[in-house]
Amino acid sequence: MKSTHPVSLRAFCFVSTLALTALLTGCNQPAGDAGQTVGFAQVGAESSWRTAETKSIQDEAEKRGVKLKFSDAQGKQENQIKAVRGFIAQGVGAIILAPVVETGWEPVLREAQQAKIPVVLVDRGVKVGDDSLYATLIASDFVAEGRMAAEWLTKKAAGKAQIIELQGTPGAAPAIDRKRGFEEGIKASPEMKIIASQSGDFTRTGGKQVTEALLKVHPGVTAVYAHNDDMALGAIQALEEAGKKPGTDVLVVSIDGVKGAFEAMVAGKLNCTVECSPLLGALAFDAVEKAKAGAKLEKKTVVPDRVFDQSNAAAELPNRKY
Ligand code: GYE
Repeated sequence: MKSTHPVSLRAFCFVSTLALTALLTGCNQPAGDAGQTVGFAQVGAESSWRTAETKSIQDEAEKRGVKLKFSDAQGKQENQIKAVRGFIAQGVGAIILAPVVETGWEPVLREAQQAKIPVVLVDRGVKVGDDSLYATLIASDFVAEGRMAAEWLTKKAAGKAQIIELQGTPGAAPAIDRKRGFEEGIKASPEMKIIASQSGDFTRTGGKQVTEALLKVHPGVTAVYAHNDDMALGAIQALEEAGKKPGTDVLVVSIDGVKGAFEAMVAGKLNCTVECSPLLGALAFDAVEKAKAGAKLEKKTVVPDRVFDQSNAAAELPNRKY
């Protein structure tokens, strides 16, 4: 059939039909939509720190208009590996991974690399032979945190303490490094002694149960060092139930700087917390954008931490964001 429209009008119709189709199909690029998506493979929700980190990443995705696929691995590496494989299969544009433990990541990271999907590590590091397997790591210096906790405690205890150590999840970077840093920090003081050290899995219940059990064997404890605030809060409960006064009879120090820790310091039950910021959303998405644009990133961005104790907790409490 012969068109009655003049050429310019026909061209206009053609172009606007194209534009409309593109609009309706999301630009009509097969991988386009998924490519704009970011997959976030999270450890779980074991601590208040962790839920604050999840929120920071989700809020930042929303702020930037990025579609986020979220996976909670419930503390299991195999679930995280499955989630990462799922993201690769869906053709996401990038993956943010908070690896539960340090080892065992090479195969799946290689699969992501082969699919040309950059992986940004947040908060915990991995041990891999080839560091081109991830774009960058954004995290605190956990060894330094452990050392700061040790230095604070050594000073407060005048170089003499019988310490119970509550470790984080076995094999997790912050558990390994916070232990090492603390041991380094007390090394020069022969009377600072770790009399027992066990994992409470970074949870409040874990911290409470382990402290309860250890108190029976070591009633002479004078200090508790917990790898995170949640375990310290659990230990405080256990100490109180055993008739001890946490914060006075038994000094309690931990790491993270969550609101609950500040409240416990104000109440005189926790002595010190070393901050470890979970507010990594903005840094993570900056890294995602750069990696997707093919820019070369620093292998590690260290997030700075501060030490808080009962002398400055009350003044700081209203400023806490997590
Ligand atoms: O300290 C702890 C959490 O990986 C730094 O994990 C993080 C740690 C944090 O469960 O509370």
